[in-house]
Amino acid sequence: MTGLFFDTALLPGGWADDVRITLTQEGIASVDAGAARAPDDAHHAVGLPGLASLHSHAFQRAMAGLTEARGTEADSFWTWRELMYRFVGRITPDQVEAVAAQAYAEMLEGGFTRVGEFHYLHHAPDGAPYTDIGELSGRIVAAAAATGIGLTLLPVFYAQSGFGGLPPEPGQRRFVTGIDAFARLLDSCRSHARSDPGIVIGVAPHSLRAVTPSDLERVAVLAPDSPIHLHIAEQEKEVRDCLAWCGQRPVDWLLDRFAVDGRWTLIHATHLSDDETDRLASSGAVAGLCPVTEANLGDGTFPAVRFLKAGGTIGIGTDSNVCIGAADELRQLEYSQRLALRARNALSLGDGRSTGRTLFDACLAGGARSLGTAPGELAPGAVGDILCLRRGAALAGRSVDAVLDTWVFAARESPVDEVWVRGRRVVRGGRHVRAVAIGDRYRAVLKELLA
Ligand code: NGQ
Ligand code: ZN
Repeated sequence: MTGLFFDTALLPGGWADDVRITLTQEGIASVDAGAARAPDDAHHAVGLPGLASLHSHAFQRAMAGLTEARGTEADSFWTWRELMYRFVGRITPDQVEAVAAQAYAEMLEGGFTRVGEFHYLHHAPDGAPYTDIGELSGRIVAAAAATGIGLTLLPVFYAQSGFGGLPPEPGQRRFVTGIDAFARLLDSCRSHARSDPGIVIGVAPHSLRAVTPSDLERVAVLAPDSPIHLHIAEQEKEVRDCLAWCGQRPVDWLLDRFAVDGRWTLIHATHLSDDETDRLASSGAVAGLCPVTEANLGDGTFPAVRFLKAGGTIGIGTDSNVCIGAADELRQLEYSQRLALRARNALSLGDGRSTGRTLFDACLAGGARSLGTAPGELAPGAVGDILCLRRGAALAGRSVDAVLDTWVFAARESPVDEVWVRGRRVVRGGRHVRAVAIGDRYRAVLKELLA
């Protein structure tokens, strides 16, 4: 039994002072506010529940910062994707595992305690399946285990290079499976996941661009009670291509044909008509926003104010992992709205609540729903995903919601001191407990990859 004592902590009912939490391997055993500190308790300034990064392509961490020079006059998402595919063309299973471990260690340091890995690298570089079709999925499971991060594994179904059955491009051959092979892949993921009962397996039809309507139906029924994630409307060209293909915008098309509900997460629902925004909000699906990546790739601005006012559910993801941190995602989300609307505190919705708190609460609940887990609360019976913040200079004099606002908007140095996942300490003094070994392996792999 571990005892953690917080000067202040965010509980399901709000902030409380002098909070004592006891933890076992099973999760949180007790939470008492106004408690006395026991002699063996570790003492922390602030306790928060951990957030989910609901969308990650872990391997892309290795190319972060290497695509920031303009290669052509019209540098874009699509030219970035060409560079990304070149990376995809040569990464080996060992390298995938090492890069994923580094990305997950950084996620934990950045305040994320679970990741939704939208995993589409399945085959060898020449497109041939590995003996175990889930070889690379197994590497993701291993990387998550090595870091202790909670994992929702979303194996991706990928079939075509564009709407209307365009054949896959050579750069996509590591992704493509038929439905039968995908069912085998799903089985393999389930058997890799047997090592850890905390792993959730979902499915991810990559996008309407990459999947035919009939395959989308088949994928949805292969795992009827599991999270289902897809990229939906990230780029304007994607919306134009969808309109040219079927006369409808992507979100309208999907909502008209599928029983989209809280089981669904729509990644990068960036380009929405007002009507799509309202329809998506009332569907109960999670809008999976990746604000840092969406800014980096020049995607556009999600209509977050309208979506939240319409009762929509949001969560955040680190997607390309170009710069990993929960506060960074929340800040970028709010700033995208401020810049677009020329207003301040766009997402606090005028109810007097702080922006940081509003976003934190929304993404805590939305992330859990998206990744198929119980809400990550500091409450007895919860799994025990806990962030311990140090006060330091950044949080000096801050209490209640101002703690969150300051972390999100004003802390150059991360105040995340310790992170506990399912009752285990995985970050200490701001660093992952295995940061040195994971970082050494990552550096060696980068040498190979960039040779
Ligand atoms: C991905 N990333 O699957 O990694 C995609 C690029 C695509 C983003 N969409 C490939 N941000 O969408 O076709
Ligand atoms: Zn993605």
